[in-house]
Amino acid sequence: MKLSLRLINLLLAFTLVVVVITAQESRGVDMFAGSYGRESTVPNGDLSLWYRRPANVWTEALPIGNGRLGAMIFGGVEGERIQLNEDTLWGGGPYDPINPEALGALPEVRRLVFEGKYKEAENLIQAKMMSKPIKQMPYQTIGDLRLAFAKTGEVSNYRRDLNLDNAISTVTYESGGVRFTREMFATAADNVIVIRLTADRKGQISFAAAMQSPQAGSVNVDENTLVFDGKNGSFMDVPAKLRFQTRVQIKNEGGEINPSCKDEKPLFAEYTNIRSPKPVTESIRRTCLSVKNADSVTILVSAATSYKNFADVSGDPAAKAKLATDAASRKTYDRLRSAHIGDYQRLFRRVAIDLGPSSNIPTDERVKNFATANDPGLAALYFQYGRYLLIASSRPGTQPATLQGIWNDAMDPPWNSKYTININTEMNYWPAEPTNLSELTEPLTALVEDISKTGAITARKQYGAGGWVTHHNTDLWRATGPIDSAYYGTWPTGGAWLTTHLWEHYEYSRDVKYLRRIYPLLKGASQFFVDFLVSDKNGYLVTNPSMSPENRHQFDTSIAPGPTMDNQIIRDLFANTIAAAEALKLDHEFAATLQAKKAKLPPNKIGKAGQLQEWMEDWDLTAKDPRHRHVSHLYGAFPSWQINSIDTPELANAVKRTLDMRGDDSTGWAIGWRVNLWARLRDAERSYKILELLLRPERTYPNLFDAHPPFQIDGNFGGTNAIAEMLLQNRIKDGTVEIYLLPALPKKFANGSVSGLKVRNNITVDLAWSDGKLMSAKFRSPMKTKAKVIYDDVVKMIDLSPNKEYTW
Ligand code: FUC
Repeated sequence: MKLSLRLINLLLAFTLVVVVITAQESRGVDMFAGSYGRESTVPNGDLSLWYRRPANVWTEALPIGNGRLGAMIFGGVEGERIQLNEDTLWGGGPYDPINPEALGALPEVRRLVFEGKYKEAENLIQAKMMSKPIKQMPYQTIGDLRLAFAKTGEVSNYRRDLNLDNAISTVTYESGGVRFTREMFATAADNVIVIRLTADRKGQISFAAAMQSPQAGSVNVDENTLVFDGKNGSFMDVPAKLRFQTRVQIKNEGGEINPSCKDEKPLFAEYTNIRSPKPVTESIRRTCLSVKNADSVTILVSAATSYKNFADVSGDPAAKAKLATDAASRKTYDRLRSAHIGDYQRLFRRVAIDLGPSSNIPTDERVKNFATANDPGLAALYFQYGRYLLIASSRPGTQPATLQGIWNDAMDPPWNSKYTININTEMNYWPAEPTNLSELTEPLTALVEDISKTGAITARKQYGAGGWVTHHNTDLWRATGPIDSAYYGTWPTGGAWLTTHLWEHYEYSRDVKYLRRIYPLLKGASQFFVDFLVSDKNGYLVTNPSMSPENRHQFDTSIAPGPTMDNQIIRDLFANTIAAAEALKLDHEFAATLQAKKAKLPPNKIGKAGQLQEWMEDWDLTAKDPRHRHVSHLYGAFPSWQINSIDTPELANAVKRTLDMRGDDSTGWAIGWRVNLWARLRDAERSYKILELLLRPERTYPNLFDAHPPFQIDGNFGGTNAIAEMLLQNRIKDGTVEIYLLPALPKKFANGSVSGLKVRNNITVDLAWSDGKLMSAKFRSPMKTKAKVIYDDVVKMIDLSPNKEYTW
């Protein structure tokens, strides 16, 4: 019923758009800028990002992706730029970053740390313990597809949009009395990017297509296909070992296609990204396909690299890329389109959300107005955009979402667009379970499987320890050593944090087969700390060397023993491993060891300002940057439940004090973390106020990408999860799932509903509220389970059995 109403609405909206467009008057136009037409209308209610002019810069372009292939669409009228990514095209090749001097330096480093000579310890780590090379490999672009359209006169009624409900981006405009439409999507069903060019009169489509890339390579024409054969870039002296192929197959209906074209400017526009300004080579410049007077055209784009896994680059990119376009080209456009929509909506439509009214203006203007307008619909759009971005950048069998998801136009992007695991990669996956996209965590599990292998070598060679370890970053090649500098990289707890996501996936799914798969990973991560933890002078078991990411304490370094965050993460890791061993009836002795060690971890402490101490010593007031963006030690309050207002109210107050001291405003992901923390601490209005800081132009680009700045996607995912966290929270307490309804509902979201959110034990929850009060709550689970449901001061135990819905 809901679905068909939505369809009718869509049809009505579409008819309205056509009518309004026909009634518009024409206007003049620049090539890449300007506003085309006075009144573009909302294309699809609350679920579209839309604009009245093409993108000038990358952070205005619209992202599409199928988990493996990504594209940024600029939507130019005379020149279309489609910037492409394939998720295994990174710099370098398999490499071994272990520093053979590290293990020898460890005892001295530990001695210096325990003697309080932290700066000396940092210097020694820098000299002897850092990875070689000292940086990891970057994620890289495969280049652009460029289209140059024939000039047709003045342009009017221009609109471009990204419809989150079907994951299709559309560009449409009128010129010379003809309405042109471009539909573009990246389909996981057929493993290609599809571009469909149509016009409302026959014989109107004429354009030239070419490829350009900052990567080394050459383009050839194979009948109606442009074929780019390339090689990735080397980085930090790690030789480039990947080959790749990108194919652009052009199928015209009517008209003709020729393997030549003039040197048209829009085909070879300069790279806007100055970090990778390689000139277009002449051979590329001369290789084009041009289409004249077609009725419609379908363009299929595929790409593949020779990457098989982190140690094997012997794949055949040409065969893989050709397989995809060959198979897709045997299908009609309509079939590709409906398969794409079916595949995408299976994931996306699990959750519907309504937070109140939506403003009817272009998306970038909504961001500018958010703090002053009554537009809670923008928060709902931002929430669904985060789900869209995860579906587009992380599918089973693909690489996990990087610092930029899968969208990157550079050879050496900010922070190499890799996996920073001292907050960023974790934040990417915060919304996966609660917003009902559980299977999209599969790439993260696969990555942890990989780093448990490379990290076992690092554990042994770097620290003489068993199990496995990863520091604050990893990359396509699964490097696990300390990088960047001793100040940033001396943090052995990154892999442990990632394992909490695996455990959480088990708690949400209760999939015992999955638990068997991940148990060795949890055990290995725990084993490392069993071997690595050392006793300090007070008898606590602490990490040494380590640091509280990336904060400088009074001794002018980050290096410290047993920082609070480490203790919290290791406490969770040990608890999860013990619970997993119990569930699988395995390893009693090992579990007992972990239990004993866990009891000796330093406790959370409250310092003299009433704050939660970031370090074992009360250094918070003398730290060099009192408003530092990282709030590492608040891990205990979010995402972990170790500190919360119900069981540990004093510590929860200390967390609040710390948050006050740090301040609400920061960079993208750091704001995202603060919104989640205040929601978990049940301060709805504070949480909302910080959400407003995220949803402003300084922190949200016109295409709704999060600004770190520059673009970093973690803030999008953090923001998405924060909105879920305002509406619903859950944890396992004493073996039972506790579900908190509307725990931090801000006044601005006073009327609304959400359906399809998930809590642990595979329970799906629908909520509706009005005037800030819960109206109804529905629960269902495919398994037999109990739950404790809490709304304000009402507590109910409910019994769920398969396929029966419980209504509050
Ligand atoms: C962490 C942060 C930086 C940035 C980088 C990718 O190191 O401190 O701000 O987000 O990750």
